[in-house]
Amino acid sequence: MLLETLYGLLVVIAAIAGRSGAFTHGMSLRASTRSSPLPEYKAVVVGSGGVGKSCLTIQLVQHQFYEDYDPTIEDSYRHKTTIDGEQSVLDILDTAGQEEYAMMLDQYLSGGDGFLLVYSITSRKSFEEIKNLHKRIQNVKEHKKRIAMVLVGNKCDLEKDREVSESEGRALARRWAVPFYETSAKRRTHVEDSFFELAREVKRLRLAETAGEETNKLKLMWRSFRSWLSNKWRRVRRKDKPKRRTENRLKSAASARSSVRASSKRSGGRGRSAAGRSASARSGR
Ligand SMILES: Nc1nc2c(ncn2[C@@H]2O[C@H](COP(=O)(O)OP(=O)(O)O)[C@@H](O)[C@H]2O)c(=O)[nH]1
Ligand SMILES: [Mg+2]
Repeated sequence: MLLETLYGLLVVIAAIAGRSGAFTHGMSLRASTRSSPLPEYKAVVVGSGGVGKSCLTIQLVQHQFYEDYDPTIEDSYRHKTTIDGEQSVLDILDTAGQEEYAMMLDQYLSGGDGFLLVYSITSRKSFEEIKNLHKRIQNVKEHKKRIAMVLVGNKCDLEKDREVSESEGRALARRWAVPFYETSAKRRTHVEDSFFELAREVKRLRLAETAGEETNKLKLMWRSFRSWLSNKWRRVRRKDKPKRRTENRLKSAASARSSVRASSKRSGGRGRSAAGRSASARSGR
């Protein structure tokens, strides 16, 4: 019985220790990226044609800027980099011409861990379009409470052609509760910041999910431990009951015996005094 209780307690302690370990950096990432020794983030770059998706991606990966990049090229890049002092792999999908390939876009979106939502500050139309893409991502991700996204207003070097103010972009990002950057693929302004922040968002989400899973596991273990304990307790009480019943019976029998003895003592005392009285009467005293 004692050993079993100790075992149960050990199980709960182990679960708690496991939970706190899950919050440590390396462990959670190892858990989420079992196939690769490095943490990996699948980023999908979306936005209307011509906003600078390819230029942003190529600027990040190759430190180059193209004046005329083929708008139909769709490519993916594995970019090994250091984010917050940690070696990581950014797996970037630069989408293109998806208006015609609706089904394919949904497939790409469903495979992504995080999304860089790009519009151009020189195109109001692209700003409106990004709202539709945001809806689409939410649909594909089945309206999950949190989706890793970063809103990006590109071409901020073209101030003279600006159609979307910075405050509009910031307000939209606030509404969606996502980070926001104005970037320039041409000048490499905030390019790394946007992609790295997206990786951080994915990481934060993974950690939150792992923590949620661990808490659920812990809750489950605690519940089963509690029911196991109460069952044990019930069994112990049930075993105890007959013993207590005999004890009670013995006690009541003993008290009955002592009360009989007491009453006989009382009556005996009275008898003796009466006999004494009659004896003294006989002796003439
Ligand atoms: N001035 C300026 N032009 C840019 C910038 N980013 C992209 N472009 C230009 O915009 C055009 C479309 O860029 P691209 O990356 O192909 O757009 P995508 O269709 O979204 O992939 C190209 O001519 C780029 O040179 C930027 O930050 N500043
Ligand atoms: Mg492109």
